Amino acid sequence: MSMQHFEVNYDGLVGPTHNYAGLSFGNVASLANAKASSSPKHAALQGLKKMKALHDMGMKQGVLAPQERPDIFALRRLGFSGTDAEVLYQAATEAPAIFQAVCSASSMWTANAATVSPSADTANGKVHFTPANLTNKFHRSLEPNTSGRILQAMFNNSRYFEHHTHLPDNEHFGDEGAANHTRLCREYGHAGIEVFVFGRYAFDSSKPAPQRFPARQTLEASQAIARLHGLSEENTVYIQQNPDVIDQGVFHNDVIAVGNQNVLFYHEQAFADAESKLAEIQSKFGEHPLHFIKVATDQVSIQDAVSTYLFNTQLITPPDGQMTIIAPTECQENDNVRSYLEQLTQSNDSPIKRVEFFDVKQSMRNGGGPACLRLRVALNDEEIAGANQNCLMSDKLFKRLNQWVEKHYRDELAVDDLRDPALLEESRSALDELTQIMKLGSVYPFQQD
Ligand code: SUG
Repeated sequence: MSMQHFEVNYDGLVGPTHNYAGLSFGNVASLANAKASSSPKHAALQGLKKMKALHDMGMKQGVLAPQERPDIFALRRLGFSGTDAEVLYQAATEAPAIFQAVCSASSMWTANAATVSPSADTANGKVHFTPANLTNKFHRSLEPNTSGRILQAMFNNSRYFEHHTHLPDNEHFGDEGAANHTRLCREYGHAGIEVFVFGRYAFDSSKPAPQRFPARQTLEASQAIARLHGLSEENTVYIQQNPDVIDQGVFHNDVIAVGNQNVLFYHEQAFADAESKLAEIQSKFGEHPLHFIKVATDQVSIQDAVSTYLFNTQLITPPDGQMTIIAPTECQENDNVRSYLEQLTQSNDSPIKRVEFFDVKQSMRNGGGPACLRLRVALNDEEIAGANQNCLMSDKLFKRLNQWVEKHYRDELAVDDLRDPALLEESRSALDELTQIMKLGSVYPFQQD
């Protein structure tokens, strides 16, 4: 029997402390919604609904567990001491900004969990994973160790999977994972072109860079990932993100471009040196047709792209082969973007045939759209069989996780509620139960004492 290949989307399950703390300078939505009250329960249910809908469309869908927050271990490392409740109290009182950072549920945006290279692209024929170090934001820099442990528990078979340590924790190697990485291919099982988009050159300050907002990803980080994963020169392309759009709130490439199979959907201002870089992709891709869908500024402005997340959409290929765009409802509510999408999906020569809208507003308010919420892992059927089956969406798992959310999550959470020691206990008992549901073992620091 011939091998089948799939793209599996592993969506982040929103954690019990989901809140709006305004932690991400350069991310317009995060700053605009700072201190608004949130609903962890709705956020988690919205995410589960999207996962279930893709599963029902015939896609392979996975679930990635959230992290333990508040991160008491980070607070202890920073000198707070005593019982867990004392650590919480001291930090919340004496260092509220640090305290809010260690409470963030930001691991929900699993596009930033890691960079993944499928076996068809790598020198040793294994699927490679490198957790992102996320050094640019303190609250996100707390994620890589646990992300690595969770990924190892999900892809726990050295015959198929190879796991690397995250890059050195330093701005020179700032790495934001799959948010700045896309893969173009004929079919998921064919060797593809891995496109790495970076914001700046770490070791050459004479090169262009954004002036106002940070560039979170460096060229040198992207190159290190390609080396670790055993990618070849012929199947790798590095493109600098246009520094001007970073300065307008495009903090990751996945806010301005998305690829799937032989389609790259992007805004004309997305890349520096776009023409020669797209030509390089084309020549490395070979003879097979490749669609570059360029959206012009007079069709959709950068501001509309940032506020609607038109490019933070998922481009997926369901089993009927009709490429579909999974968009946030913000795209439907903006007249201009909605009509652009209608025109795109109705045009005869567009490879994108359908659009489906999803309400992920709880996540959008922190600058996380449908594409931020998922980590793509292209796998063949043997690799799927070798992965943890309890992390794959099914009717049963959907029901179980909905019950789990209903049981453990709060309806509403204000920033001041984060210091409640009961929230720490609720969060830990929720995660303890989750590791049993998803058979992850003891991946959390509180389980290792
Ligand atoms: O890293 N927001 C996340 C959003 C990540 C979106 N991911 C991708 N584009 N792939 C970030 O900026 C905000 C948290 C707060 O403000 O409370 C935050 O971390």
